Amino acid sequence: MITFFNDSHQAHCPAFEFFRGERVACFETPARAAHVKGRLLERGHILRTPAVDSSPALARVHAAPYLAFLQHAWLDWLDLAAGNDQRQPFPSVWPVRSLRSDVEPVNFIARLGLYSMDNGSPLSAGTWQAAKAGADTAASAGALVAAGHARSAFGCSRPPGHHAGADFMGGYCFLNNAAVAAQSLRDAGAARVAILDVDYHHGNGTQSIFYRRADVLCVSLHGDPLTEYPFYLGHADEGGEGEGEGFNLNLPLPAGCSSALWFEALEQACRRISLYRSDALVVALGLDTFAGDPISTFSLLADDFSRLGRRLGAMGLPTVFVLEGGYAAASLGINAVTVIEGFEEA
Ligand code: SP5
Ligand code: ZN
Repeated sequence: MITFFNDSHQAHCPAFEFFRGERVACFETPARAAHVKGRLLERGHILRTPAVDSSPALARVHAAPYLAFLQHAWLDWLDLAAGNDQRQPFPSVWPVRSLRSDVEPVNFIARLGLYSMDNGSPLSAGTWQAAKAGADTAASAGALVAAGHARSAFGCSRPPGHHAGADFMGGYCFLNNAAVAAQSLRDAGAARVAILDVDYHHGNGTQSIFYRRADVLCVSLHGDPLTEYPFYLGHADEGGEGEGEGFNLNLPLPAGCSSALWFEALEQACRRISLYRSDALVVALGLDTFAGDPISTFSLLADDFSRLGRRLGAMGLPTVFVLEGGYAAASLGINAVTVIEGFEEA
């Protein structure tokens, strides 16, 4: 499968994140994408440098003030205090219920809180450059498939994107790559696009971006938010609003659930997508459903990833894959490429 890959993903390389109040090594690392690249090359897939600028799609799925904040965040952080180039910014205050989020403060940490859903998405010097390059891989894959030059393409995006909403970052995500791919397909003429999110975590950002739209169907299977991140969205009763009513489907699954149950939910997801008669499919390909994932509790194995790929291939739709989570870095390349090759086999 033609894959869009940009080595500048490496520019996003924070030194640590927090877990239970302690600094721990980041789960979301440059090594993840390096393993995917290595496996793709090993298996003879074609890697291309993205040549499509995601800016038009980004402007449609993200709010302009958020994009401006993210683009300048590192320099603003450096301006705040001498020595900040050796420190990482984290939000410490958020505009929760009863506080105002319609006035952007001047204070940098206050702005960071306004534009963040958690303190789990550390910024580093090259975060904007990497996230933008990642969005370009999604836009390039979308453009290739939209033009009919290939039935499928893979945007090997890093950092991931599905927790990022129109105006906030979160869950290691800054720019919503799946939304960029879907919007690119729409802008190139696809009337209806379905997004299937198979990451372990609910794609809250993607859902919220398209929640009031009928032209992009969002379907997600994920760990039940009652116990799993992102906790505050992803329940089964979230069906869309206004024109988007009926165009969002969440299939939460109990933590620790079997692969058999996961594939039953996948069948439901595929049935909904078939009914929608979309012109194209975007797969938010998180691989943290893997049995060996260090932060998740599902138990998919290599054969399951092959079966997933074959089931997606059997949908018969023009398809864009974008990479989301998956933190067993050494297995990530094998697992991602297993899905891709299952798809091609079908
Ligand atoms: C894109 C994506 O998969 N983002 C996931 C964000 C998860 N953020 C919360 C991480 C909490 C880590 N908890 C470790 C539990 C170890 N038992
Ligand atoms: Zn995830």
